[in-house]
Amino acid sequence: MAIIISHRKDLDGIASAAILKRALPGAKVLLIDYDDIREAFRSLEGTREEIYVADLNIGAAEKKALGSIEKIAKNARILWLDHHNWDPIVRKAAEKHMTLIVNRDKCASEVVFDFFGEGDFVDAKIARFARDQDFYTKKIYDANRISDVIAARHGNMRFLLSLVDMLSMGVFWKDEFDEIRTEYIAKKEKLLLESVGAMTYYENFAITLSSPLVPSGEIARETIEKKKVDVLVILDPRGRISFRRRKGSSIDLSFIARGFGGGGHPYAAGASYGKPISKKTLTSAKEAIAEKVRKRLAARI
Ligand SMILES: [Mn+2]
Repeated sequence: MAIIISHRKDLDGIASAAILKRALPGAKVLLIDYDDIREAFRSLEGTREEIYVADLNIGAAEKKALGSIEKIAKNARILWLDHHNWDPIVRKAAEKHMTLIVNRDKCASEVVFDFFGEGDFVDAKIARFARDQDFYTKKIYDANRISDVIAARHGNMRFLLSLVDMLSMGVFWKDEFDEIRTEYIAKKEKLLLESVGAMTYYENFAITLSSPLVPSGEIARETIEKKKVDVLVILDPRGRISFRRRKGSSIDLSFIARGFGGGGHPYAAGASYGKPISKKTLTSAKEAIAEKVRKRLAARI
């Protein structure tokens, strides 16, 4: 039984797992976030199953997972398909233990599709949906509404795994999702207003606290273009940091995120603050993060 590991946060991760599941129907699926990478690979030490990883990269904060990966690679093959901006040194170390394919012009689902999906129209549709969301085109209504239910149920692992199964069977919506989505949209609008209200503006960037229920892209749309900031930093209560930038900006957000031990894409990146952020600790967190962002912005080429 193969093991599929993919990113749990958005449609690209879920869709990557679905395409892999179509190719490997008996596989076990693990949906994880960056904070889980070390533990996930530690728990797989000693396995003899083939491991397929998608839509995740090993950043500075996850480097310690390389020790477990080295151990796993003694008994098992690892195929890692991704589209993030890998640090060259980490990448070289990882490549000793796995087959690693990274294509930054595609979403992860498309990279997986290139490997497993040829000639399969369901796989092609899954990959197309993921691209529409991951590159913020958001023109496909059915893809938009799946992203809404992923956000609505982001903490519910059983639900996310059932979405992987659903997509892998070529099903793209269920009637019962309508209610989940309606409820979610109302809640999201309210939370979106709150996070816009919690925004602090600095020279050319802004920082706010938000709920994981609100996609970072939506807060960005409400603030970046309207208030003319170049970079938006979105914190969430668990201590995740998301970076978004103004359209057409050349600032490499993955460079800024690396200053926090994170990584990602030039246009969207993430890192961890290392501890939860509450309304009480928000002011000090904002100050500490602003200082670092300022330095990174000044240091970039
Ligand atoms: Mn992705």
